Amino acid sequence: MERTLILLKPDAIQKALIGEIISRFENKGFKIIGLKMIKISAELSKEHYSHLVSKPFYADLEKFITHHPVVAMVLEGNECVEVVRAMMGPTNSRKAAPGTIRGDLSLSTSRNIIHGSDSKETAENEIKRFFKPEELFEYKSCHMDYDYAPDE
Ligand code: IDP
Ligand code: MG
Repeated sequence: MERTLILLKPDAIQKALIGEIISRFENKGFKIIGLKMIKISAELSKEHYSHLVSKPFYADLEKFITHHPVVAMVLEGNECVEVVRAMMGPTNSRKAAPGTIRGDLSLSTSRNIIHGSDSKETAENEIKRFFKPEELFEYKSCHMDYDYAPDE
């Protein structure tokens, strides 16, 4: 079953939106198999945002993401990488459609509430970056009967 890494960024926590966002994923039918609050080091930020370290906004991004706690989460579910990205909306929250997490909860590009892995390959690497194997849990969820419906 496909997995993806989610980070609820410091702005989500400061705006008391953790429950709101987790509820969206639970209601959609995703299974939470890992969940913790952490502080990201500068080293981990540079690794996680390696595609952005040369950008002019990187210094601000690193300060923002390392100076405050974030909630890290692994979700499991059918095509969850793509479905979560659709639920998030695009990077610029002002361009994100109403109904998406960024579209409903932010007006910002830099403070855009949430990170979600952008491909299955990225997700595998990001999950290993943030979670030890023993921090991920297998259990039967009440959504499972629907996950494995015959039309899938
Ligand atoms: P994504 O989070 O939608 O996958 P990425 O391009 O991977 O977008 O960028 C990672 C994060 O870096 C964004 O979510 C945002 O917080 C920040 N960021 C990206 N582009 C900009 C920008 O043009 N200005 C300010 N911050 C940006
Ligand atoms: Mg990205």
